[in-house]
Amino acid sequence: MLQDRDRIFTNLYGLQDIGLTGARARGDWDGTKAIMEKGQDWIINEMKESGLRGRGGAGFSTGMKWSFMPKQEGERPHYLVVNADEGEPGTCKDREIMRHDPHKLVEGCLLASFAIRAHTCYIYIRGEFYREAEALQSAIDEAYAAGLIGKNACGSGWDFDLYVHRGMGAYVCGEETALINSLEGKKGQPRLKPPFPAGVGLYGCPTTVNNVESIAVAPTILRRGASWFAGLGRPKNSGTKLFCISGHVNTPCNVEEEMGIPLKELLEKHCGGVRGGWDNLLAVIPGGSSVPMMPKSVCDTVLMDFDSLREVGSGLGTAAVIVMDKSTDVIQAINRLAKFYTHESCGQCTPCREGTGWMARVLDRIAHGKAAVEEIDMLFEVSKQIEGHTICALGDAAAWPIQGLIRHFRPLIEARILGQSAQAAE
Ligand code: L3W
Ligand code: SF4
Repeated sequence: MLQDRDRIFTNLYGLQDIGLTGARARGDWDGTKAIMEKGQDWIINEMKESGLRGRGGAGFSTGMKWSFMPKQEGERPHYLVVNADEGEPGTCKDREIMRHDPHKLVEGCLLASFAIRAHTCYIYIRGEFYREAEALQSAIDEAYAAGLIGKNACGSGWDFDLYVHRGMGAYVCGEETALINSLEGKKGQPRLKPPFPAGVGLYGCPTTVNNVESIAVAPTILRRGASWFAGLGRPKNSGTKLFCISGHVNTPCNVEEEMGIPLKELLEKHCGGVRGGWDNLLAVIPGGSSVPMMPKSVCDTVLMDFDSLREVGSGLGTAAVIVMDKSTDVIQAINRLAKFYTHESCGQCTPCREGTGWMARVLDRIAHGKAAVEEIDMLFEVSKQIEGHTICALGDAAAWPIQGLIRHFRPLIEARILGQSAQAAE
């Protein structure tokens, strides 16, 4: 359980001043120049030692990612791009950082850019986040006016410019290479990897793309030290994490907690528990709509971190916890997600373009009891043909929720097709 003294986001709910004065009172921009004076290698090493894993969904080591950037500034400029295109269903944590604690992100942009030897950073923000873009721009303006960014940022001798770029509402632009294409003014379609952005990124230059939360926690890690962060959570799953909890709990919320907190404790401590009590729980999607759901039997004991959730066949993803009680038509819920992925497919690879629509149509017939029982296996097989056979992770993201549904709720699906009641299926 996270102690107040270890909390990073102390203004998550916007109860205090979000401007520079309030941010400074909370410790932001304290000793930034001194951190930069320790040098790029020290910063990257400290981030590696902290064990911070990317908070956007994939959980890749942040320090490692920064270390992939060339060690010298060559002919090609380096760029930092912050992924603020928060579009994963159920996810609303980066929104709160930008709304209520924007200076944490602005300071993080300076330190991360310095570490990877970038003089320019772009924050690519979801188009619908209008108020958040305003709050961010206002924090950037304050930071420029105070000499914290711009020429000779914080008196460090490093010149640094920061821009906010607003997206236009495509979910797939949250994928890092689609985001880069969109930033370049091209169609927001993912690129094949490799090459990874660290080699060939924005305008063909070395680029690091990080999630908002990953960048916003960096200054606190560098101030308090890698061992402090690594001492929180569990081995290889260190630190604190923002969880976004929605659905059938008594009080849905965003909350910062220690990695590895038991799911049951997370829901009971912060959300007033499951509506109707723990025994009324049906299933939970623990990491945004792209990871498989878990039935109650798994939820009883699972810990909320990357490796624990992977071990039970799901994932931490963005840590958007979607809770479904026994009143949920779980087939319809996944059917709704299948339609979402069909709509958001960019269409450039055949398994995703054709397969997402195909899966959604079959699932829709199943949800309405108009399919054959044999189609359940066929649906599973098709989802396996999509998984791992596409350019970006959207194909996997469309396949996994359906696989989770079939794996855990097959009797319910069969009962729906055969026209039996849900009770008969249990
Ligand atoms: C250099 C190598 N760089 C990996 C970098 C790579 C990327 C990061 C992770 O998908 C997941 C997806 C969604 N040399 C490298 C290397 N990198 N190997 O490390 O890469 P990867 O491919 O594992 O993940 P990804 O393509 O970034 C992200 C899932 O997150 N997701 C999130 C969705 C939505 C949001 C949102 O709304 N905020 O994030 C939820 O589950 O499905 O599986 O930077 O370049 N050898
Ligand atoms: Fe586009 Fe889907 Fe292929 Fe991703 S998997 S590149 S969204 S068609």
